[in-house]
Amino acid sequence: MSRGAFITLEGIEGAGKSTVAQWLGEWLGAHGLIVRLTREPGGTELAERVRRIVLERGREQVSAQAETLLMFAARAIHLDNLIRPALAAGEWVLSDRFTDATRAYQGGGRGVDPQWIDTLAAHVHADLVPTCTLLLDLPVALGLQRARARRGETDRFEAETEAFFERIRAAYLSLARCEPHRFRIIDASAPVAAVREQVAAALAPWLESSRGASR
Ligand code: Z5A
Repeated sequence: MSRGAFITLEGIEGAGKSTVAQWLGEWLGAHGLIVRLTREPGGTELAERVRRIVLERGREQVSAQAETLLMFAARAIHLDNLIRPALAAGEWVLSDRFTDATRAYQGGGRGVDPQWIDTLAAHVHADLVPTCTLLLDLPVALGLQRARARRGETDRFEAETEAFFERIRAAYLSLARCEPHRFRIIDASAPVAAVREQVAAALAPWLESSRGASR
């Protein structure tokens, strides 16, 4: 059985994560890997229901603390029902966002205590850290321009200010600096083909070791 890997995609809104995830799933599949494409918040039926609750612009106030707990509630469901079983079966799990999004959005963006986020992460998935995190980095103005060109109704995050997304970008870059062995920073302002090349190069070592394990 080939060894699975847990790849996460991160970045601000409009960075191109969904675009990369779609292509990457096919590219890894063409290399003979079984790939599970998923996202956060969400990924399973129940976690997708939590996603709707956390993204909708309802009348009640949702504090940054409540938002953080909802993210981890969805994550715990996602881990139990999809991520851990898929990894145990030797699959590659490709997740559009994971705990670094909580660190960047709720921590960096909303000012939630980073130690509290780390404590929650330790309780929910002390056993599991992504194999590799691809941080799609680009200027906030470009990300928002791309997202707005495509947008329908705005959710609670999309309605935020440019300053909010600047804090998130800075938080992501700081996380990447703290864990350079796990993060790969991708220049997401480049054209799609160039982004794909960077992603393929970043994942080449893990692809090779997964192949080695199945030989
Ligand atoms: N959130 C949180 O706060 N805390 C958490 O712990 C988690 C999440 C897990 C989820 O919404 C929200 O939840 C998210 C953070 C928060 N909110 N925000 N902002 P989501 O998953 O629906 O939103 P998103 O992650 O920001 O997705 P997005 O806006 O769809 O961005 P994307 O997936 O990175 O981009 P895309 O859809 O691939 O591309 C956007 C457009 O740009 C599209 O028209 C593409 O065709 C185009 N594109 C993509 N790449 C390129 C290149 N290279 N060149 C030119 N054009 C491109």
